[in-house]
Amino acid sequence: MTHDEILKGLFDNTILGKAVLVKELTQQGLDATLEPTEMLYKALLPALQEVGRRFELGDFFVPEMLLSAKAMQGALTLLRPLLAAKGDKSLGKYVMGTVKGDVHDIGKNLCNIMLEGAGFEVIDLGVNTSPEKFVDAVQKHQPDIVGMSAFLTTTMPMFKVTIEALKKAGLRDKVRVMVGGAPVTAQYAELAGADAYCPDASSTARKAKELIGATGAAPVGALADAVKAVEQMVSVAEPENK
Ligand code: B12
Repeated sequence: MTHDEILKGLFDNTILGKAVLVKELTQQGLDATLEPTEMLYKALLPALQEVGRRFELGDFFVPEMLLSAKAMQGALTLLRPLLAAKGDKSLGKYVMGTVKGDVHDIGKNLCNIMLEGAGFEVIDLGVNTSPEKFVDAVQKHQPDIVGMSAFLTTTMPMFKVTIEALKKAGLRDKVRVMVGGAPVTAQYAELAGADAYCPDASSTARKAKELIGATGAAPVGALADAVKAVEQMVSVAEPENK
């Protein structure tokens, strides 16, 4: 199989939610020395965008979205170790979670991979994370940054609610707050009281370093490739039909 055939197979079969095939193709891609970032940004993410488009048109329903997400997650289990350089996680602590009422976690997980690759220790609170759980985690782990992910217009208000809970607990001044997710904008982030918004995983890692004053070191290895790939693929990874 050529690289293009593998990428096309990954795209088509992620849309169809064929998890076993997608994992096999991902392994074939790796065996054929396809870059993990190429598989991610040229096939897997565009496939999810297409699934979202079909859902919006009424051609796909929740079960189809779920199958595609599962297929993508299977591929990510193979790609993750290659995307996140396993090094010293000493740059700072990052508590990350998807907000209450929201179960979308692929975007959050990609951010986690990039943050780990950039040198952060990531404490992942998972999905459907209540403000109380964020507050407890900040108290317990004393992170430098808290990240909140939301993929629904109906759950985005949880940013503000969670930030208010941090204020009430006297913790807001002790952490930087970053927010993101498909429907989120920089303007919305500001209104919610966050310190920063990022549209994708590579800029999240860059911004996180900036927020803690660690702007000097450039990403290396797989992470640098990932950053480059994201920049090249912006037009594919972010179509208007989110
Ligand atoms: C897969 C999927 C699902 C899966 C999620 C599985 C999973 N484990 O995540 C399932 C099937 C469960 C699902 C359910 C629903 N979904 Co859905 N889903 C999607 C889909 C197709 C892909 C989402 C995704 O993972 N994208 C890939 C990632 C990588 O996206 P990304 O935005 O590029 O991510 C980057 C940034 O957002 C940023 N980022 C993300 N998090 C963070 C956090 C921080 C701190 C920072 C700085 C940055 C950051 O970095 C990421 C990486 O580069 C989208 C369509 C779309 N176009 O997004 C719909 C979509 C998000 N879903 C939608 C809807 C409506 C639903 C349901 C309400 C459907 C229903 N009727 O039940 C439910 C809600 C369930 C719930 N309570 O959460 C709508 C949301 C509309 C809206 N604006 O509110 C969308 C947009 C589909 C559509 N076009 O209508 N969904």
